[in-house]
Amino acid sequence: MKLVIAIIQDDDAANLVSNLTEEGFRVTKLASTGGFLKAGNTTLLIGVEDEKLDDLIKAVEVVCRPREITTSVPLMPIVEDTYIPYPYNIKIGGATLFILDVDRYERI
Ligand code: 2BA
Repeated sequence: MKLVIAIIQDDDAANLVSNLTEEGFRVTKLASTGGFLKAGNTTLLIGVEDEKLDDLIKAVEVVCRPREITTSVPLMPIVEDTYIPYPYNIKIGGATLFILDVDRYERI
């Protein structure tokens, strides 16, 4: 069994959770915040049997799309009096997945 930790954009969360649930996956949805943008995103915890892992990844690919946004978050540390906000574009990934082996899974 694997535990998939999926960090996705808030805009994709409702669709992905409902698709996964319909497909029989069990999902826990957490509100999270990206360290760089300091903006909300969504983290899903999904316990999945090894043979269903590829189906899960496909389901994420169908819903989660990369998006480009404009931000003024500084790329370098701010030194007092020297920071001038400068808008630039970054591409936020459709999803960031961490896939971990599960030693033991119990539902009580
Ligand atoms: P954030 O940390 O808010 O990052 C949002 C987007 O900002 C990133 O998209 C990336 O395009 C950019 N970015 C992040 N750190 C940067 C840096 N030091 N310099 C320049 N640009 C930077 P993604 O890479 O698709 O990440 C989306 C969200 O996924 C992240 O939100 C974070 O919450 C999570 N994430 C991504 N990689 C992670 C990792 N290795 N560990 C933990 N969380 C991660």
